[in-house]
Amino acid sequence: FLEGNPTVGIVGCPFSGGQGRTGVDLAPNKLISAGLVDQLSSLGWEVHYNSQEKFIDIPYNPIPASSPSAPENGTEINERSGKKVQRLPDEDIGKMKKPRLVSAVNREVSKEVEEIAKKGWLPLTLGGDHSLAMGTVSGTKAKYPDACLIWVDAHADINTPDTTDSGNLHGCPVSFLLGLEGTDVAPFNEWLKPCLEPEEIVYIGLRDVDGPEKEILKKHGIKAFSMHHVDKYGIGKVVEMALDHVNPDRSKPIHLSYDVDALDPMVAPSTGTPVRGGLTFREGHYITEALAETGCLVSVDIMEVNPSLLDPSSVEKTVAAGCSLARASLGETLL
Ligand code: B3U
Ligand code: MN
Ligand code: MN
Repeated sequence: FLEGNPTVGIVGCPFSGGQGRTGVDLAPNKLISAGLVDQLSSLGWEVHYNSQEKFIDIPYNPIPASSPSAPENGTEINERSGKKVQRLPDEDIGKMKKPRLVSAVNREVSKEVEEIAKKGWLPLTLGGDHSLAMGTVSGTKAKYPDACLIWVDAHADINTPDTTDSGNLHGCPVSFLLGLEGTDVAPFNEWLKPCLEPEEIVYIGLRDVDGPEKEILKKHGIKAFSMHHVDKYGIGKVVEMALDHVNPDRSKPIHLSYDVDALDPMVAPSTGTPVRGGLTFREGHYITEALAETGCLVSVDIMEVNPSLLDPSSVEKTVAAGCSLARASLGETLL
């Protein structure tokens, strides 16, 4: 599906507004500093890197306006960009936290991913938190309307604005992409149109799914392979079954959205919501290798690396895992 010489457009998204912990916004720079650009070049890809630091200047208050520590609304100099940023209040809408910020950032990400995909390149988006998949998947779908989605995660990220307990939008991107009941809300509905059918997505790695999310998965017949299935069938069979479900003839483009918390915390400890009993290093990489092997991968997200959590050796492990997942997705281990 890609055109010309294999080319990857890296979209670095320093964004943490879809959840409550800072630091996940440091991941793109860390992954790049770890040598990702050279690593992908040596696999024979032409690499373009575009850091989306401009998100930092999106004019919404990153601290909830209701918090006592929130700065006054008004103009301030952003520490990272050095630019003047107007801080507008971003009060909760219903249970959703930072809805305006999450929406505005994803709108930019969606445009960026669409543009890269329309050049015939493969967008590789480095999160940032997983709310960014609203942007990445909608951007991919704008170029490839029949693309299927493989979501690798400990979590289903399919809460709706009504079912979410935490209010964190990184737990909700899939419901917006599907256009589930309760997602036709401002400010998201100003740009994000439902672009995914329930039979176009498959999950691998689930082990921490909320009650209402289980109901949603059942109601819409969404295919999910949990860690229980990985144990039962082995990862080889699980990936085969996952592909048979969303891409039976291996003829459709594939978007891979990879949350590193799918990996076991021993493999990827520095992530915001680690859950025990995850994918081994090999299982996690097998998925990316098998998808690379199909020749159908057109877009990849590596999300939820948080370099500010735990000790330096945990951070190094997690960043190294993020880089090697990206390399394996781009064919490193194919012989
Ligand atoms: N389902 C919970 C927890 C969660 C989702 N995604 C992550 N955590 N990383 C929620 O907040 O919606
Ligand atoms: Mn996730
Ligand atoms: Mn997760």
